[in-house]
Parts: sequence; C-alpha cells; structure tokens
Amino acid sequence: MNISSTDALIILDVQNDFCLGGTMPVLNGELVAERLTLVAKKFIQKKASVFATQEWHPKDHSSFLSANGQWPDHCIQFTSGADFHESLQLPVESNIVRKGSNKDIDAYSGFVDSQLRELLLEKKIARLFIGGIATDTCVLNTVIDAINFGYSTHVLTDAVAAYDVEPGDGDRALHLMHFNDAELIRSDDLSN
Ligand code: VGL
Repeated sequence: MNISSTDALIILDVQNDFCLGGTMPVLNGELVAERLTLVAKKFIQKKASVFATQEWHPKDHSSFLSANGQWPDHCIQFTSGADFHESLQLPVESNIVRKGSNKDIDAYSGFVDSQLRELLLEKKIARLFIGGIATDTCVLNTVIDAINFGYSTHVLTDAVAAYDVEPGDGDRALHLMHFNDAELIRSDDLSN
C-alpha cells in the first residue's frame, strides 16, 4: 500500500501512564511505541502527515476515581505520566494534538475536546492510518468518529494495544471497527 501526501498517521496516546510503570498500563505499550516510531518515519519520508495525540488532563478531571470517575488518575498536565513514552521517537515534523483538558469532558476519541478535526481539514487529509493506545477505548472511538467524518480509515493492528478489562475487549473492538468499514492492516503492508 502506497502512502501519499494526503495521508495522515494518527498516533493515539502513547504516553507513560498507559505503559509499563504508569497508572493504567496496557500490555505491550512499549512495542507499540517502537513500531509507530518506524511508521512515523516512513510517513514523513513520503511527505505525508503525522499527528500524535496526548491526553492532557487537569488534576481534578472528571474521569478520575478521585472525582468519582472510572479510571485511576492519569496523564495529568505537566507530569511525567503525560509525557510520550521514550520509545516513541516523533519526527520533528509531527503535529502534537492535546486532548482532554476540559475537566468536565470525558472523551476517548481523539476528535473530542481537541484540534484534530481542524488540523486534518487544514492539511486536506483524505486517508487516515491509526495506531496507539488503547484499542478498546481511544482507538475504537477515534476510528468510529473518523469513519463518520468520511475518512477512509485504516487501523494498524500490529501497532495498537488494549486494556482488555474484560478478556477479548481489544479483539471485539477491532471487529467492531472492521464492521463499521475500517480497513485492518499491518504496518508492513505499507510500502517502503
Ligand atoms: C484512554 C481510558 C481512559 C485512552 C484514556 O487513551 O485510550 N483510555 N483514558
């Protein structure tokens, strides 16, 4: 599959709190970081765009257990938990998109409470390639929104990682994305 200048890679939330040692780690977050580093390099070589989302929560965000929400405190602004994982090496051309800074909005999608949609429109992006964390939350919701916005949407199945709160959640999420017309590909399906 050839990458062109109207394609974009969207790297979702590859942050310390979602990797080993963080407050809500997935399995294999580091592997996802390493793989997406290579994919991002390829996109820039092909003059395509790279976006990396970063959860950027205030310390009293409504999704936190400490505020009667559902998740441990995570990705608090200006803390190391919110930093990108060190194995994610982003090209300098990458666009960083912060999300979740409104404490009352509990959103998994990269399109909610962020600038992502405006930036994609500005750069006239037509096709999206999506990877990152987590398959069963942020990736699922971002992919469904992307399809509803009319993007041809591809999920890099070897560059996502799930929470699997219930065993199989990640696989079910991938099926749901496919059912909604996302194309499931592997990163080595992208030509060099
Ligand atoms: C996420 C659960 C809670 C994610 C964020 O980025 O996938 N999941 N907050």
